[in-house]
Amino acid sequence: MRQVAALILAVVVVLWVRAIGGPIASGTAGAALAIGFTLLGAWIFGDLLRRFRLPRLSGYILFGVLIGPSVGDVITETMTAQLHFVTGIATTLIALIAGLTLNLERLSLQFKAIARLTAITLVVAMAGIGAVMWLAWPWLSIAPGAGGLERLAIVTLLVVITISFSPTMTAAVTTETGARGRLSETVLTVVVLADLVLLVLFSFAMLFARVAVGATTSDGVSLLARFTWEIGGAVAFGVFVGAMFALYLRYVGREVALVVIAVCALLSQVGSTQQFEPLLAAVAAGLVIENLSLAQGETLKTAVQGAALPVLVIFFVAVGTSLRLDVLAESGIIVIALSGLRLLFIKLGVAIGVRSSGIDPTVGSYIWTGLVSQAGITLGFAALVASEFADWGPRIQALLVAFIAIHELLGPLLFRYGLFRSGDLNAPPRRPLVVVSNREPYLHRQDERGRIVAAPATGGVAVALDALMRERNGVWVAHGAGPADRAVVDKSDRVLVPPDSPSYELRRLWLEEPTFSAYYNGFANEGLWPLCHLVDVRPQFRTEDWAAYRDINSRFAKAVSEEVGHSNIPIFIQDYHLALVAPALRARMPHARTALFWHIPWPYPDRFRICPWGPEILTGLLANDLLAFQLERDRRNFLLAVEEELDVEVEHELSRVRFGDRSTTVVSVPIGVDYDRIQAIAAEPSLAKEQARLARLFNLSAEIIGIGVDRLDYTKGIPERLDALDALLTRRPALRGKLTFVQIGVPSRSEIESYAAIEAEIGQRISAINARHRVPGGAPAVHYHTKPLTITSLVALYRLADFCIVSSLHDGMNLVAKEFVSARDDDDGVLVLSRLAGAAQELREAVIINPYDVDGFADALLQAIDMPLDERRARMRAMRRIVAGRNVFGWASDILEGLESLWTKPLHYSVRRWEDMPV
Ligand code: GDG
Repeated sequence: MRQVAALILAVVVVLWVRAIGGPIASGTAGAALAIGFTLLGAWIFGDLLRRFRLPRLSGYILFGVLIGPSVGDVITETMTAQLHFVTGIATTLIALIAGLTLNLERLSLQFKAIARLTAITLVVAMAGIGAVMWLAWPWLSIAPGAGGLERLAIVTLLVVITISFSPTMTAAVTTETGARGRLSETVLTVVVLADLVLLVLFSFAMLFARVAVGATTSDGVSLLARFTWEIGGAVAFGVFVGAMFALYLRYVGREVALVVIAVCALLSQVGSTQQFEPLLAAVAAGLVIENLSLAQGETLKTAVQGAALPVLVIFFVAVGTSLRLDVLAESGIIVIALSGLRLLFIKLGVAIGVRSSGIDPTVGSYIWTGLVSQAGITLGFAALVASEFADWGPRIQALLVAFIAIHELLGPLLFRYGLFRSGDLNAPPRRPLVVVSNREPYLHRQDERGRIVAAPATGGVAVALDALMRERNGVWVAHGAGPADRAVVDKSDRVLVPPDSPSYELRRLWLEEPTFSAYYNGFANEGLWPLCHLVDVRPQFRTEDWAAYRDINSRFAKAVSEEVGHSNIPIFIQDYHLALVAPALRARMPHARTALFWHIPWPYPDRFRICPWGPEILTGLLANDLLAFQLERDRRNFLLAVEEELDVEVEHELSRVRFGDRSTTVVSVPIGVDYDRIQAIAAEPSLAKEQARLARLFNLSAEIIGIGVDRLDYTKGIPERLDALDALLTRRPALRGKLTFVQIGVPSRSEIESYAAIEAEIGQRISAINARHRVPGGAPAVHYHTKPLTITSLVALYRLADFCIVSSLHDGMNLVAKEFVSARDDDDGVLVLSRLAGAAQELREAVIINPYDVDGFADALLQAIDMPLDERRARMRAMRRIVAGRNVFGWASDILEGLESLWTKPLHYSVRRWEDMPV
């Protein structure tokens, strides 16, 4: 409504200005009015069409058709001319974007296949349409009397012009719709390659025609020189401008949006004055920028966002104003028949080409939709023919003008349909994210009354990924471990979760014994877990465990490929259980997009060398597009390991490992917690009740409460913390009976000997401490609770505590530390944190301890207990800022956006966001 009001206002102002100032013929005022009016009107038309699920850009074109011949000149005398002033820049801008889209490195694997497809499509389409034209010659009424060589020359010219494509329209459609993926990339490459070939063929066809009609006396050498100047000069000029722009981005990088426009203006102006092909020059410039200055993606992204949208809108309107529907009406049936035949032969050529080049048929079957549009190049060819061959040239031009009208209207619609069907458009994606993890987010079991209930997995990551999946409606592939899991799945082993508001699918995998144990307990938890944690537990590597690990990883990959199909949905793999999913997946789907997050530390090379299948694990991980670790240290250790074990090339500046014909980006992205959710739970009025309940349950009568929350794992340093508590109570006996330490220790992996041993050891130590420091009538020194708590109880407990101990001997991150901080919106409580936990890198305001130094640890506990309120507050506030600033959604989106940007370049993000931009 506001837009309509703005448009009416604009029209009134324009009419008023005209009334008082006379006709606005040209010049700045005229151009400004034309452009302003066009932007508003086109936007409204685009919006209108979008409501009917039609492309916005068709709305822009239709608006152009409307204002062109009929109402345009009410606004300014030469509306069309004003708009065309902008389209020169628009065409080069779009060509520049096309160049920026073509990442040679990413295309290198497919380049041969696409070139083959292009060649076959051209041959089939040209031969087909050529034969038809030859046979239907008398009805074409171009030069009915022409025979022999002359007829052959005219037909050759006509064929080249008729088949030519429009890189401008193709790039504009992908840009305007924000499409990205294999179809848009393949079509753009085909169109650019095909037009390069057609440019060459056209020049030869012109030469041939001149000779055939006896219209030239100039020698072949000078024609060839002109041709080389046009093509070679354009490319050289584009490369030069591109290199300059890349340098500018790298070393200056200011006001980039303006510079983008300036570069485009330069390319189009110099192009036309020097007789270069501006389009070719702009594509070359884009290619150079894309492939020379990768690191400046962000800057470019913002720049194109700022510069391109209005230019594109005006471009489409100008296209509309130049549509010659009147000519189309005159030549009618012949043009429509020829257009149908062109489409038929292109489709046939593409079908043969796809089959013989090995391009994925799901993408291949829509390539033809992107080869319908025609615009500038076709028109340019026709105009050249008309100006040189006065006898029949104008008739070719008239025919082609009508032809282009059809294809300008039809092309964007068809291509958008193809992009939609192939999954290149974001809306509405069916499965926008696939998460793969060993553990499932919900386990089904029967309650006491025999009803099936779903229990959510505990643990920060499962909860956070669940929240992410609720938003993205994807599919989560995991091991079905709940006792009633089979009872609720459909015949494809899927169940909709979460039970309260079903929004994504959980695909369950049934993993049978003894293979499951060999994979999970054996290779993952007895092998990789102790390998990656610097603790005195010897990693166990058994051949049969390795075989099971490989087998189960490839079963995960199979399930993932069944879920993903041929789409290019990103796949987010979790952790060390699934290091070999990516290679197995890639064998099935070479174009899969995968990121893996390694939640635990990565050891230094000497330790990693212990693993007998180290190179296989490394190779497996390098089959991912993106590999993310918690800390910089882990990332560095990984790079050292691959450099040592494999024949790789590490590009440190880009954080990329090249291995064989692929490359993997390796980053560190520390995980966070769901800060807002914990805040919300902390703010619930019922929390006080829960705290009272816990105080009763745990018999918490002591003045000072400490807590520890862990899976019972030997890496968490629980015996060491008990030793420190023991030392504390020995050193300051006055604390006996006044201090209780609550240890939540949920048993995990109990089938493994080292875990059973640590459980037993902890139980014994707690009994010993409680006996040693018992005070008659006083609170026990340690309260031990081994049952899992709900998240609400956990938050209540965090807020009950005066201090929280995290004393890991080695830990990837440790979420408990961050959860404790998130829960303390009272800014109170002291975090005692091991320097060997990843979290210590961020939470520097914690009281940092070394769990191996019992006395130092006890000192730190004293410091925590005696810490003045002011200091507690200051430290907690500082830590809360850090935890709030990097929550788990930031972590996930950093990884997923990282993955996306590897695929398409950040440029496309910005383009996609235009859809949501208010005018
Ligand atoms: C690995 C890495 C990295 C514990 N008891 C209960 C409960 N928990 C939740 C905690 C926390 C999670 O379990 C434990 O997370 P950690 O980070 O401490 O450790 P790991 O399980 O070893 O996880 C680790 C992590 O992956 C993430 O990348 O930080 O370094 O080893 O969220 O709250 N949750 C509930 N009841 C309990 O009784 N609800």
